[in-house]
Amino acid sequence: MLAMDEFERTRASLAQLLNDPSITPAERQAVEKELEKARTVLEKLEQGEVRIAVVGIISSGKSSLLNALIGQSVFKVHPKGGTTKEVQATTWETQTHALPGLGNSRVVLVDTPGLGEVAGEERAEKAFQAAEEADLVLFVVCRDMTDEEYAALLRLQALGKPLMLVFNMIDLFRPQERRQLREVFERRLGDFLPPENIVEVAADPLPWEVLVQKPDGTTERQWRKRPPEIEPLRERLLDMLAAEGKELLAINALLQMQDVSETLRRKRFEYRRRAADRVIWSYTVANAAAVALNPVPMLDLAGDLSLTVALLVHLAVVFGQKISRRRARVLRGDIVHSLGRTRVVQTLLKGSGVVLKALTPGLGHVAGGLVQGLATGYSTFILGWAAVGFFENNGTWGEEGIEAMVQRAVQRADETNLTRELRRQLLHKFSTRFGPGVPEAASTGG
Ligand SMILES: Nc1nc2c(ncn2[C@@H]2O[C@H](COP(=O)(O)OP(=O)(O)OP(=O)(O)O)[C@@H](O)[C@H]2O)c(=O)[nH]1
Ligand SMILES: [Mg+2]
Repeated sequence: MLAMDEFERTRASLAQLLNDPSITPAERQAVEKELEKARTVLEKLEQGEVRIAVVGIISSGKSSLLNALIGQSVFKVHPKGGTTKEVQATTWETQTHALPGLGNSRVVLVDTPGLGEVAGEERAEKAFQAAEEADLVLFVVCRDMTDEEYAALLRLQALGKPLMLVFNMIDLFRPQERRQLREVFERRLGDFLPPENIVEVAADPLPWEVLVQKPDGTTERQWRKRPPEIEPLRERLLDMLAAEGKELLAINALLQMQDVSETLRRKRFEYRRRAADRVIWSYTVANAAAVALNPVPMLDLAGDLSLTVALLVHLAVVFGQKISRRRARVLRGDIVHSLGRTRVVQTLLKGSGVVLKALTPGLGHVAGGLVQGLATGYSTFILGWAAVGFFENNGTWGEEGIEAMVQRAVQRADETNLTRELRRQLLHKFSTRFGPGVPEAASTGG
């Protein structure tokens, strides 16, 4: 079981998640839904709202059970199955439910549509959804479980939150049958339900037939309504709330937070990748075009120094990190050096040179610039994506190391057909500059 201060710790992590300064305003918009959910979870935690949901097969007496707990007919009850069609909630009002240390706490009882209705999958999902939001789940059965009920119970158990089995309608069983059934439940569920979490009740027992003596001495048979037998459940619930109320809240908040932060992490990852993609592509084209149009002896494969350093600084911003120009320059050097060792650019230079010269007869000078531009663009692209790996690893090369990151960037270039797209863009820029002299054919071919 969780320590008492788990509640405080959960609250602190939720607050931290919501105020994470590394989430940029633009990212905040992209993950607004997740943040909203985290806010709701935090609010619920701070208000000390405990939600108890009943789930079970249709007509097992879920609505009756809640009415019996409340002592009033709040939820609609009917012998015919499928009575509860929507998730409904009501506050369980009694002083005794206040959680120790949480003055304003309240307990909310949640009724759900029954499982196992013909064509009722959608309603069943609503019930599971309500269980996901609840802090404690009561699974209601009224006889031995069918396979379907057992499967549903396992699914609820997998949620990882406290669970109780409520054996309802015990008035319909003889004492011995009742004992046998209880043994069956304990045997089947013993692995994940402690015996005290299996309770027996009669939420809405059948009336008694009694013999009434009339004033004239004769007797008459009459039906008498019987009060519900709900004490075992009420007691267990109040015990749990008193002893573990705050823990119940913390467990559920933690579970929900896990979901939220996981989605948040994934969405943020995707968002940053998309942003990085745009940034890298624009620098790739700019750098390639500058070199292609003005081929000069270069410092190295990656072309313009200040442009590529700017790319790295720009990428650091995308990943919510800060990097000095000096550091960016070192990083650039490391990546270009590593890329040089792979010799892919040299191969690319050779191959493209031949292809371009063949396709653009008489335009050798242009082709030379193109080839150099192509290689520069290619290197810029690798530089950018290798740096993405670096920033995603919080500014380290991680366990895989720089070579692996560069290799992955090379792979990305191949997979996205980078050289073909780049050549198309460069030829387009050339044709606008030199007129229609460069044949379209040059833009095709690998
Ligand atoms: N004999 C007996 N009947 C009960 C008991 N509890 C509920 N019932 C009856 O079972 C029938 C169904 O009860 P509901 O409370 O509507 O059952 P539910 O699980 O909410 O049903 P759905 O909302 O349709 O899924 C009603 O006729 C109730 O009177 C009980 O403890 N003993
Ligand atoms: Mg109902």
